[in-house]
Amino acid sequence: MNQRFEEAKRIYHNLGIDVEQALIKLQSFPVSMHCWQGDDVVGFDGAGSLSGGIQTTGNYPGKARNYQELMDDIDEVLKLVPGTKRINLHASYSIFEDGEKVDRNAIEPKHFVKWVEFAKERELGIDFNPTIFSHPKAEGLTLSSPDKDIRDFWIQHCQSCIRISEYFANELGTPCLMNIWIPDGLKDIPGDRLTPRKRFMESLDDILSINYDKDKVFVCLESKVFGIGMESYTVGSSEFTMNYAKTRDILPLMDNGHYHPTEVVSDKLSAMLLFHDKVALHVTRPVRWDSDHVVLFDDETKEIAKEIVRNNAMERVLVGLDFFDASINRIVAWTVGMRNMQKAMLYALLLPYEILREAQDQGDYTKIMVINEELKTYPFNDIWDYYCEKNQVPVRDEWYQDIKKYETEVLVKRG
Ligand code: RNT
Ligand code: ZN
Repeated sequence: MNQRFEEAKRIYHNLGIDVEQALIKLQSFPVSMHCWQGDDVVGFDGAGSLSGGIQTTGNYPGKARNYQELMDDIDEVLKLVPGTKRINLHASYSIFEDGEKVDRNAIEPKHFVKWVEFAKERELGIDFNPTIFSHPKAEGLTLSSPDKDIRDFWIQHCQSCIRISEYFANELGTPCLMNIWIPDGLKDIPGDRLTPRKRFMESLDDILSINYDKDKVFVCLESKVFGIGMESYTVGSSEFTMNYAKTRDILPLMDNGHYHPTEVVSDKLSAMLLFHDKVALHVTRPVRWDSDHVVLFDDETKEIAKEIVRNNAMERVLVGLDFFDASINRIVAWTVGMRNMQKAMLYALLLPYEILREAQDQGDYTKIMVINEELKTYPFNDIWDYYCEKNQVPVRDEWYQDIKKYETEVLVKRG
């Protein structure tokens, strides 16, 4: 392995790429792992079925049914993925003791103590999300609802979530990214597009009016283009969220499943970085629609990673994953997505940006194409394998055996 690594290093060095430096940079780049891949976005707070225009399909055996199982499953993934990891929780993953049950507007840090213990033991940061779906009060509009009681309920929920996020940050010594996404929208052509957006704006202003430490809680707002049953109108559209985030000094969040099929987040990132100190991402894989397939080592994932690296934005772009596939082994889904995000970052760290930039400025587009194409078959895998080994995680597909074993010993027994 070392010999292959040394040889690969030499080949990259010929292009002026410092491989060791790339590995150091990758090592500390955090990727936030979404807890909701483990149980098909169900959560622990009694939600019946998934609502909000998002959908899991499939019925692969072994989904986590409670927090112990979910934590066990997360552990299984963590030991198979190299690099720095965080976990991303939804408010619906609150843990209640002894039959206690509080509604979402009244959740408190104490309902997340077990998650903090989990994170501390594994030296993970936690990111957080209000859960504004799969709830009786989310059957229609939520933060943009014409019903003040409903709006207030979700405002309180989001404020509770800010407090919980601050608790995470304090306990773990790393800021918590708190992402607000609402499913609000309409199936058919609206009678009024403006008023729900205005109410959403006012609700958000209310949420943000509480006191919290902005250095500890990074509130962000996720846009969307449509959802199932909300095909014609989305309250929190791209323009809404971008303008809101900019004027209120919070972060925008771009989910690469939330744009029209020929739009790409990789192209948007540089524009956003010119105007925002930090930008959050949900990396996913939309297949024909916002289908939330597992992240692959595909062109767009690589292109997103390239934009993060070449714009010197590894500390400004906060990457989280967002997919949920219930048709395959869920732990494999997680592992593949997490490893691929790390892999894409490594790939991006091994490209000769100075040469590409110079070629572009000189109008030498031929050279750009040649470099981009040739780099695709450079001995990247030897560096990736070395990185995995160094991180003491399985090399190549060795990890699949671990999960198959876990499947037989644990998952299939869940019934
Ligand atoms: C939905 C959004 C949102 C959710 C998660 C569960 O389209 O992408 O981020 O997927 O919050
Ligand atoms: Zn998302």
